Amino acid sequence: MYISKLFIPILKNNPSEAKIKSHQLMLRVGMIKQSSAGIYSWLPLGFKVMKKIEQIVREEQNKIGAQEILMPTIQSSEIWKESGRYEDYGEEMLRIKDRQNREMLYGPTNEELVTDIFRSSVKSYKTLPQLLYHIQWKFRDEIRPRFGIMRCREFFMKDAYSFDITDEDANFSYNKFFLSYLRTFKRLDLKAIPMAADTGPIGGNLSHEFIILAETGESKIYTDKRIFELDSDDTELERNSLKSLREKFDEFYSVTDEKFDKKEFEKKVIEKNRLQTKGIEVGHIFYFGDKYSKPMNASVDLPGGKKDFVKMGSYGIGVSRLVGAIIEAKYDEKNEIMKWPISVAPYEVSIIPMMNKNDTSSLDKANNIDIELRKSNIETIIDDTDENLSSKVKKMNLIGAPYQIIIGKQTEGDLLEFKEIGKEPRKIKIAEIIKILKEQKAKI
Ligand code: P5A
Repeated sequence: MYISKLFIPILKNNPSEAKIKSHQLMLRVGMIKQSSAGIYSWLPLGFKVMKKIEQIVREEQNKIGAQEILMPTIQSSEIWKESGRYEDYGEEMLRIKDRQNREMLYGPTNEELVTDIFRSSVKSYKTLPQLLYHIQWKFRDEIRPRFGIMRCREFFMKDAYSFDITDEDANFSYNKFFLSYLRTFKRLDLKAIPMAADTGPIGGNLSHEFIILAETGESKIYTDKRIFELDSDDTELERNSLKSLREKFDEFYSVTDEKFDKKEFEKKVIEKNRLQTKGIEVGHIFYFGDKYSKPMNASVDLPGGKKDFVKMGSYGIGVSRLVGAIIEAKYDEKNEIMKWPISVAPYEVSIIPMMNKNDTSSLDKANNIDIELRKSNIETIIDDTDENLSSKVKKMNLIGAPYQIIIGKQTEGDLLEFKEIGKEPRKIKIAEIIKILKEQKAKI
């Protein structure tokens, strides 16, 4: 694709209203545009990245056996009155009246709606467990929306819900999501750490937030540094293996500030392993037993003829927030270089020809390279403008395709100037470039 034909409204300088680097970059390269306080339109570049993140999240949900559904954004107040949360939720809930004067709301989360779906069709323990998820817009009338799409009012969330009959089974479901979250964030090239957290308006007594470290994050965290070395590598989707994985992580002190206890921290973590810093919450999982199923009467028949309320959990990932979180983790603000992980990059290779008046040979070469790369399903962007080479490179450094091919004076015959963004260029043939990219993509 020629950059001149794309809708990428780039700004010359950093916008002054943006206080953190992800917000700056997103406005600077036209990924989003604010439409009103805390509400954004997603422009092509931002939307492309968000859709790729969404797809990775979806694949990892499917891998643990969760089934995708789609619930509406507008909900009836009735079910929230049944659960008792209609009043409790407070001013964060956007309440609406329809033309029949019925009380409706823009969903901030979906525990009630999914419980209503479940109770209307599942009657027997035989169909359990059920893991359902959807990826849908949410609205929370945050008192202080800030940092662009990091804390906004309308945001895109993956929310999943589990239904089981015993606490033990419900724990198994919880652990499946625990694993799928570790795998999801790894594919996004993020190190997200699970931390014991408060449950807030969702409720329950077991909860982990998944947090990535960032100075600009809004969550204060206290951890044992050694937790960063853990991985989910060979965990199988099986009860004991998942239990061990949870235990392996839970063994290390790792909490957000609501759960922080100075004495406990100092007792459990020796000084050199203590880490007290800030982070961004990219996911949050909850177990709350029958908090919703009981008041909403969602029960199933048990083997002996008795009935019981199902045990539920809910599991959220901030899909739109992740776009900002990845930028916070990967953007070198000082040198103005963004390198998207290849798994979510809006383009994989930028082709930057040096243009000379009346001489189209560089652009012709760029077009030929583009054809070759696209044959191998590599996503490209060509800078076909008349700008000089250095301003083109600067622009592409902000757009952040992880690889660049520069066609300039240095280009001789078959050898192309190829570089991984931020690193030294090397001269290699197109076939080798394709090989490198295929290898990188295969790792996703
Ligand atoms: C879990 C799924 C829930 O809502 N109910 C369904 C539970 N959890 S949560 O922690 O409140 O939100 C889940 C994730 O959504 C992102 N998020 C936000 N992103 C942008 N702007 C906001 N205002 C916002 N609020 C929540 C976070 O990533 C959070 O972990």
